[in-house]
Amino acid sequence: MRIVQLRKSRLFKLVAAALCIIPLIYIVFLQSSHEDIKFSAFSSKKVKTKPQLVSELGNFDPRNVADRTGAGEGGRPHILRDDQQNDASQTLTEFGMNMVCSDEISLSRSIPDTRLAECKHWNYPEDLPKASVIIVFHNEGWSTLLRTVHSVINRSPPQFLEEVLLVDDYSNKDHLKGRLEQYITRFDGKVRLIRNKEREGLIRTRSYGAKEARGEVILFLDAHCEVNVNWLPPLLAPIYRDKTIMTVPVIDGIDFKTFEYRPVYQGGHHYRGIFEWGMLYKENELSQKEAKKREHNSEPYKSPTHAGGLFAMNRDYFLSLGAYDPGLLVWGGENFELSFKIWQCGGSIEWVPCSRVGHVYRGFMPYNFGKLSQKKKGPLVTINYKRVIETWFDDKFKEYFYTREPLARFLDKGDISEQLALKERLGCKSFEWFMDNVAYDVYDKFPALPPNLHWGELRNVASQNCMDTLGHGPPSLMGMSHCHGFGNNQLIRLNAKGQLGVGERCIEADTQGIKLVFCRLGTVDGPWEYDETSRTLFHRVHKKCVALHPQTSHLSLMPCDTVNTYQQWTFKELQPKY
Ligand code: UD2
Ligand code: MN
Repeated sequence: MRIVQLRKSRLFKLVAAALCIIPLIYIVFLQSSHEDIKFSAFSSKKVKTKPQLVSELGNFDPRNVADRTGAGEGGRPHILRDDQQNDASQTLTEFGMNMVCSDEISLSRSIPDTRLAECKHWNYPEDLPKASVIIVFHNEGWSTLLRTVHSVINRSPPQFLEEVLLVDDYSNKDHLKGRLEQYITRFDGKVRLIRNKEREGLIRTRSYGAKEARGEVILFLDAHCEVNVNWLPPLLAPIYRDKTIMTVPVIDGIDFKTFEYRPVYQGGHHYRGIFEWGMLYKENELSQKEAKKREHNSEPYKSPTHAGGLFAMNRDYFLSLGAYDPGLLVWGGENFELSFKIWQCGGSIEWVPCSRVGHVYRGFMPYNFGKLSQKKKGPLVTINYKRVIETWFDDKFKEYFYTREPLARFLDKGDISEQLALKERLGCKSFEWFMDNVAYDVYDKFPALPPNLHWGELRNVASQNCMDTLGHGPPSLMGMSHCHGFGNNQLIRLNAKGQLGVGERCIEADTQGIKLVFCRLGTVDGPWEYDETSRTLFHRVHKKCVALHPQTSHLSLMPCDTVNTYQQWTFKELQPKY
């Protein structure tokens, strides 16, 4: 009897235990499978402390910062002597920045704390994940690269810095060879250097860096940055809360000639990363609606995209998204690819006002795209954009891109089947969802584009020359030159609402003549009408026609004279020979 009873109660306990465990197993299974697929926010297993605003100095804010004097200290501009100018301009051509100036500034110089005052008073969790700071570089200057490294070492709590991982994208400058290996030994293994065996471009090099990194979080920086006071904990805290958040510091400017460090954004204003329909990166002021979602003005806020260079992510999450599309080459568009992928597939992007990082914006790009560009026919960056939009846009939005960039239709985007399969596998949402819920403010500045009625070169019947921006920026007078197929300076579009565009700019008229101007933000309308019979280009407001002056080649509005061939124009679509 007793044995039976015992057995019964044991059985009961077993059944009861099983009943408890099965749902538990199920929940754990659900969670882990979810984690594998989507890294959903509920993957966190323990309750985690949130950052807290306190009245005293925040827990990771530096207690006493020593005053320093010397060239460029305090982020002040460093002005060279006259006899150094020759060398300086030589380095400007070679590196896109004044290396003579940079070389005279300490690698550990001080810079102004550009954060909002409130940022000094945040306490962050003590058990944040560790980061690998990944710096990819190709033929960068010595002191700018190492100032980036020193600033990271100097201004990061060591317990959160797994390593600084330098990834050399096949540089061929002497100073980046053995001397660099030798130099980093002083960091006792905290700084690691790996090298590509051939030129891969920054996009693939970053994916390689992410694979090689040892930290739980990967954090990318360009090779000419200076991180600011207590920059790291605020970037890690949101990722600690939710592994599917990408965090982005606010970028300050470092002058490429004087190395002056200064904020790009004016006092307390917040911006979000957006884009125009030709896929140029843009920014928009944070709306009240978004700003109010936070309790404090220095807290992170959501952003549709980011400039590309500086950001942090959970490493496994980055890799689970397939890293960057390996079909993207060298430079450009990867910021959109990753942003769209994150948002559409269940993650999010936050800009973090309390994390500031200075970046040297160069005057121009000092390197070429090497052999990689020869593999492709046509402009490489536009091919990248095409890959990205063909993968992530819905048809309606693809049309906006091709309207703004008509030649992109003729480019070979390569094979995107892997990207489409990933999108399918991750169950990603549509671009329409992204536009409605995340990037809705893009329309404020860049409304949906009406189709082009005409596009191509705009040739004058009398002179047989073409209208041309002559490479000038806005505002400037439009000129005329020999028709040369398709340089972008001659590719003119007239849309169904009367706007004449060249690239991201517009063509308008005033008393001085026909001008290249900044398009009025938030509108796609214009005053122009093209009449295919008379071949005149008519201005609806001034009620005049575009005329070419026979002698001076000056362009202006004149009373319409439909038989005058100097007022006759033809649009000619040309198929580029890629
Ligand atoms: C911006 C981004 C940059 C990248 C790029 C678009 C910021 C501040 N910068 O251009 O990070 O997203 O847009 O792709 O947001 N590099 C290589 N291999 C190459 C070319 C460059 O390793 O073939 C390195 C280069 O040394 C630098 C980094 O990649 O460390 C970014 O290049 P950049 O500084 O010329 O790009 P930038 O700032 O004009
Ligand atoms: Mn850069």
